[in-house]
Amino acid sequence: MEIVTTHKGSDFDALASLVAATLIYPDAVPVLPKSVNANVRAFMSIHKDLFDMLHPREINLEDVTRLIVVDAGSWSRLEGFAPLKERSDLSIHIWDHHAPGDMVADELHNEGLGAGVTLLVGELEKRRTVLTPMLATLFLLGIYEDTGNLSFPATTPEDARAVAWLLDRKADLNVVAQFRRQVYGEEQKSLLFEMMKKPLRKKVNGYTLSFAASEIRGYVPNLSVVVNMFLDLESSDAGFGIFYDEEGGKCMVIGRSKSDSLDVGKLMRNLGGGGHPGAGSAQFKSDFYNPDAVFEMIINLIETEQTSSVRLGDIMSFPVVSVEASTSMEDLGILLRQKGCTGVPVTDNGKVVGVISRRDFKKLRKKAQLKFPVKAYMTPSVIQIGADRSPMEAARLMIKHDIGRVPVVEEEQMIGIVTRTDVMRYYYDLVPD
Ligand SMILES: [Mn+2]
Repeated sequence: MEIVTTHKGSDFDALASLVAATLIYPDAVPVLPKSVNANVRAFMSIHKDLFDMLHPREINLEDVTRLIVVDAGSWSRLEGFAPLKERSDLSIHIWDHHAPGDMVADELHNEGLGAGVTLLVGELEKRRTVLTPMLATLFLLGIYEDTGNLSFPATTPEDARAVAWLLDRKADLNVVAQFRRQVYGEEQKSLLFEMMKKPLRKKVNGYTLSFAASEIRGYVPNLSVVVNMFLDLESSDAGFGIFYDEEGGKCMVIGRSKSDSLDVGKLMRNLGGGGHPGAGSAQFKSDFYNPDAVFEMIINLIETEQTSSVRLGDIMSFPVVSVEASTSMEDLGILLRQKGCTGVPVTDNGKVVGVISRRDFKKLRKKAQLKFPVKAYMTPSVIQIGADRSPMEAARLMIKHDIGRVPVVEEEQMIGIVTRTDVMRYYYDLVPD
């Protein structure tokens, strides 16, 4: 008897991989763990009749000759198959996208793809398997879940290609949207209500912040969704929820930020947690519950600017090649040739007053005009940006004015220049922290 199974706490990628594997191994019996996530449970409650799934307990392990494992590669991730670990005559096939686990396979398909089901979809495409729209939809759900709709950094071109192939096979995006919906149930709703009763609002370093504390009992899923809603309702720059579980002796803070320059991931790392610029969390081990103290810590970190992400001052180029407004066009020509630039900012006592480029030489009619000052031919411009602004703000300015370089100023003096390349390099992480 051939069995195909997947990891406990099955998500859509696991379920999709399991179903896809039954098309590759038509004789295999699909075994779905009892523990599946809430979205998968909702999906299965509607599509149950379409899949003949067994639970691990319904399997007589002695009959198993081949174990096909999808979206997993470790014995500990499986439910109910541990006794098979000792069997030496067992054939094991693995289709996975995680780092290899402790299972030893006689046939291993493992690629670092964004979703596990992408690997199986690729195989189905190779075999020219005919898919029903329903199956295409389930496989698409799997890819979207593991890649955050193709937005997570782990997403590969193969994942995107598989999505295109599935859309061609009439995967239904309305169904996908239904089941990808964040689980927001009664528990989350009453928690949000609780938070909205007494939020604390504060302005710190130009940011508007909202805080709320709430007591929880045991594990509450999707707390980050609650904090997200809280922030939406408060329309502040950042929102923080403090959740205290007295029985569990746990206290957790979850933060969300809408501001480019307020990095909550960095803030939470300062509190011993983690996250990314838009969302982060930290957990306190002690039985200490003093929301005010946690608020104070967060406010203090923001006040002392330990949360600011990279500023233009950190990524700009300097010193800047520039000319004084009184410089002659002749000297400018020599400078441009020497430095190999096409254009430079023009300053008057350190203040940016315009830009001048090679093209402006076309405005000259007579040779004598080479003695004229740059001021007469420059494009007057006051587009500049403060050194304390974020790379995102510089990018917006460049797009708005269709320019590739913006002078960076501090106290009205030009201290550097930020170019499109500087901003791109920052976004693609080529600059160390
Ligand atoms: Mn997966």
